[in-house]
Amino acid sequence: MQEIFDAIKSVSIKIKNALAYEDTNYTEQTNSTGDTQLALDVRCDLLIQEELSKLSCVKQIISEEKEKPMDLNENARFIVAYDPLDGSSLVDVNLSVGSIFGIYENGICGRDLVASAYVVYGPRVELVIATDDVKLYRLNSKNEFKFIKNIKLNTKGKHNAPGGTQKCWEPKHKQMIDDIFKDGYRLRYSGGMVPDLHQILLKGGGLFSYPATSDNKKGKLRLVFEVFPFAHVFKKAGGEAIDGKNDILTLSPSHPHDTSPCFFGSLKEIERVKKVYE
Ligand code: AFP
Repeated sequence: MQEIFDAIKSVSIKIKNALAYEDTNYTEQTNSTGDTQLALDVRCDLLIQEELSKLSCVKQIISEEKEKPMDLNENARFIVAYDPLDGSSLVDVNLSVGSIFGIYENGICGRDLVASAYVVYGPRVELVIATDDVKLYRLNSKNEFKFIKNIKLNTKGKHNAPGGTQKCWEPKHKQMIDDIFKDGYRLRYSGGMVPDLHQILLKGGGLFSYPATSDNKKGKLRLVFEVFPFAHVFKKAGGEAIDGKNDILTLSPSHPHDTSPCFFGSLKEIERVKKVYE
């Protein structure tokens, strides 16, 4: 497992440099969920593929930018699923983006997830690794990731990140979000799930939501690459992640690119969501 974390550390430095200097043009290609791919999406995907392909402990890799999984070592232990550049539509406006990794054993259901990690490419490059606990690392001037602290959520926060097309929200969801703001929560939504969730984790709590909407009946965010890894981080940090009713990590996708409504937060905020969605 440590080999995989070391591979994530080295490839994130290559991605940081690609983000800083390479062009942000769109390609003619689309990924399997119909998103037009940025040249950077494809580049970051290949950089991660190259790095993980060197590891004998990786059985298979599954990328958000590829239709099919890629088999590497038949008898190896881990499946690594990743979103190479989440929030790529924010690169050309110079907002923070990220990479997300889920490390699975024996399958790609929520219960198969054994560890997760994400990298934030912002003013600084930070890495968060969740195993039995959640650790924050920061890249220093010698290109080393230095341990900063363990991340722990409070039971209640003050930030609210409401995703999804608002005119397509269900009335009960709109009411819930309005009520949360009436209670004094601050709006913190960039359109990049990695920096948005990172802020809630580091600021001790709050709620990130991307519900089912009339234009995205199954939500937008992908279970295997985005939602399961962050659900694991939030749970290990003392929070929760649900699809409105169910614990996200009890879900089983029928396809690697399946999406799901999702709510990540500290306990008090998730309790509130459960009441509205019961
Ligand atoms: P892109 O990778 O296409 O920029 O999408 C980012 C994302 O997957 C996730 O990071 C955001 O939370 C969410 O989509 C933003 O979606 P909206 O644009 O519908 O708010």
